[in-house]
Order: sequence, then structure tokens, then C-alpha cells
Amino acid sequence: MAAPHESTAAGNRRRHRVFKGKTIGVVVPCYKEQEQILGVLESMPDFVDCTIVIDDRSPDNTVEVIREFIEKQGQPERFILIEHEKNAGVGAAITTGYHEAIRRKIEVVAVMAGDGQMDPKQLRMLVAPVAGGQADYAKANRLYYRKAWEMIPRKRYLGNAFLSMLTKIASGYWHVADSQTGYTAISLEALETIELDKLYPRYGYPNDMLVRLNIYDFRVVDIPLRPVYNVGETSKMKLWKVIPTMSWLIFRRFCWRIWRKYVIHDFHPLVFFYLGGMFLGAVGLALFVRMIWMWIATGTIPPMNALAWVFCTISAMQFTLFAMWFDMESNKNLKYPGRENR
Ligand SMILES: Nc1nc2c(ncn2[C@@H]2O[C@H](COP(=O)(O)OP(=O)(O)O)[C@@H](O)[C@H]2O)c(=O)[nH]1
Ligand SMILES: [Mg+2]
Repeated sequence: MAAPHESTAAGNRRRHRVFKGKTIGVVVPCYKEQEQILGVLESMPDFVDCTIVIDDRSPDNTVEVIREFIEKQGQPERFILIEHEKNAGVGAAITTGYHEAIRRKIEVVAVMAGDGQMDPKQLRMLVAPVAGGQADYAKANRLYYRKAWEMIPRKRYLGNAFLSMLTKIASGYWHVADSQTGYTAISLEALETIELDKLYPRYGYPNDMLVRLNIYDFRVVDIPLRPVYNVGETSKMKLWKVIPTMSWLIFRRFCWRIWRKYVIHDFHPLVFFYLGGMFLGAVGLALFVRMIWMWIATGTIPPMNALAWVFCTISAMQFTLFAMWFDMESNKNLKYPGRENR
């Protein structure tokens, strides 16, 4: 069987010049994208050696549209369709695509949605730092784009900013924002290192990915890219459902990262600072509730209660801020270009 990058000799020569001879793959998760998927496949840049589309049991004609496109193309090594037997979620679909990319030894693997919200012209900007070896994972950052506030629907912008803040704390990549983007590129080495099958199968996938990359000290870079909206896409995301579920997921992953990175793999006293912050924060909250309850019931605030509350709150803030600062220091080498400056 021919390697994916051997599809056309001319294309191969061009790719070798562009991305240092690295093979490039794109994973496209799709669900109910019969109207949009064709545009995505047709606009796939020439330098992409292999596009792996994963259909997640779409009830519409998505699969037929993809099959027809692949037949017309006549390049079965360049466009591959994998069909899930039942709907498993966008994250699970990406994992399937990653496994296929690993099997084919593709050296840089990008992810692009099947709904046309990721501009293929910008793909090379994500692939370049990974192919060049300056980063292990590159992701789009739409929030840095200068007109982001006007281009992104308000609710999405605010929800994204909130989850990005939580993800900074949870993942240790303090320099990274727009944690919700699915437009990314990752190296084969990183794919082979992290536990792919344990990644969250639904919309929290990119957040979970960042946490896992941090545990192995992979370098992550944010590339400011233009947000794309109103190109005929229909989001399947329900914000009111996704935000609480993801906040809880991010909190659990945060605890897990601190445990794995600063207790199991190595040791750092910031663990005690975070624990102290959480404990005092919880005691402070209980004292606050008691204080308000006493005030309502008796009309007075017990001075000792108030003093203890102030003490706990200030101490909790100090402990937490110090822990964050230590975590930031510990991860500062994971910035782009990073490793050279160690
Ligand atoms: N495989 C698979 N893909 C999905 C699923 N849900 C959404 N997607 C795809 O994931 C991409 C992003 O989903 P979308 O709902 O547009 O998210 P949004 O752009 O963040 O609002 C699109 O290409 C969807 O087709 C799913 O359950 N399975
Ligand atoms: Mg979308």
C-alpha cells in the first residue's frame, strides 16, 4: 500500500519544500453536515496528504455526499471515510481519526470541523510551528483576532472566555486562551504519548487535551485566526447544558493534573498551597453563610464570626494566588518557542 504522501509526485515535492518533508493529515469530525461537508473537502489545501473524515452516524445524507466526493476524486489514499456504528460524540470521532493517523504514521495531524467554520487558507499557519518542531500542539485563538468581539455571537464569546479562564487554571497553559476551538494541529509524538482513549468524548475534548498535554510538558502555541460564522453552519451545542458540564469536567481534570504532575511525576509544594486555598475558601464560605444567618435571625453579626471569615477569605486568596504563580513559573518553558530558552 502506498504511503499517503506518495499520492502525487508533484504535490509531494511541493509539500516537502513547505513543511520540511513532514506528512500532513487532517481529521474531520462530522455529524449531520450534508450541506457543509462538500465545501470543506473540496477546499482542502494541496499540502494535506491525507484527510480522514469521521461520520458519527448522521441520520441525513452526509455519508452519501462524502462517498460520492471520494469516488469522484479517485484518490482513496488522500480521502478516507470512517463511519461510527453509533453516535459517540465529537471528541470520540476525533480520537478515531487520531488513531487512524497514528496507524499511518502521519507526522502532523490537524483537526477541522465538517461545518465550514474553519478557514482552510489558514491551515498552514497552524501546521507550520508543529512541522517546524517549535511546538507540539498549535491551536487557533479567535479571541485574539482584532474584530473578535463583533464577529463572534455575544453568548458564545462570553461562554468561551469563561471556559478559557477555567482551562488556563486547569491545564497550566496560562498563555493559552480560546480553549473551545477545535481548529488544531498536533505532532505524532504527542499523539503517541497521551492516553487518547481516555479523552473526554464530547465537547470538552479540547480542554481535556490541553490538560493531558501539560502533564507530559508538551509545548503549546496559540495562533490568532479569523473567526468564521454564518457560513451555513448549524451548531449542535446547547450552551446552557454544555457550560455546567464542562466546568465540572475542567475542575476534575484540574485536580487530576495537580496530582499527576506535582505529586506522582515530580513534587512541588504548590499542592499544599492549592489545598490550603480550597480548605480555607470552604471554611470562609461556611462562616459567611453562618454570619448572614445570624444577622437575619438575631439582627446582629457576631464579631468573632466576622473576623474569622475575613481571615479565612484573605488567606484563601493568598494561598490560591501563590499556587497559581508557582504553577505559572513551572510551566513557562512550555510557551512557543519554549524549549530553546530552557
Ligand atoms: N463526529 C461527530 N461530530 C460532531 C458531533 N457533534 C458535532 N460534531 C461536529 O463537530 C464540529 C463542531 O460542532 P458544532 O456543533 O458546529 O460546534 P460549534 O462550532 O462549537 O458550535 C462540526 O463539524 C460537527 O459536525 C458528534 O456528535 N459527532
Ligand atoms: Mg460549528
